[in-house]
Amino acid sequence: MSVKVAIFIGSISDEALVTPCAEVLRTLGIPFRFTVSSAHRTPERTQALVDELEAQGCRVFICAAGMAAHLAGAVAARTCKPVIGIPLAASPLGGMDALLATVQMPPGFPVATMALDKAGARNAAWMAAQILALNDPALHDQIKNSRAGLQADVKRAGVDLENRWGAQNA
Ligand code: RP5
Repeated sequence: MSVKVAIFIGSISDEALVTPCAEVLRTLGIPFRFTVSSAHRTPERTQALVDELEAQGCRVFICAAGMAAHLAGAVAARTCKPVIGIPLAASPLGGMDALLATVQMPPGFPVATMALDKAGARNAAWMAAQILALNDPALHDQIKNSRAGLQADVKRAGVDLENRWGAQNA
């Protein structure tokens, strides 16, 4: 099946933080390509990858980077497909540098910016899935079913907590 989602990381040192994104996409059965390209160190590679993936039918780009995180913006400059950014905490500034660099795009070139690190990585995959589900009823149902599972987990945890705290909780 052709690649529907691309995940770019700015450095191989980002892999562990972004792996949850790939895992969610894999669970949902969405074909993706997970690769490394840097907006600063390999700008030509980044542009060529965007062009190549777009030509192959890729519909959503997910970009994760730390420090002066220009990757999502650089990809957004190259494609009109939705770009989702994941800022990473990779410097002594704790990710505030990457967050601001990713979210503060000039009008006309948006990057849908997620939370930092692994939580943002997971939601990037869910957001990409929701975008693809606009034209895919089966995927839409799959997302709904996954949410039902998460909701059941919360309810179970609530019952368990109440049972463990018993009367003191009344
Ligand atoms: C960013 O700089 C990368 O996305 C990474 O988070 C950070 C550090 O990169 P390395 O020096 O570890 O390759 O461009």
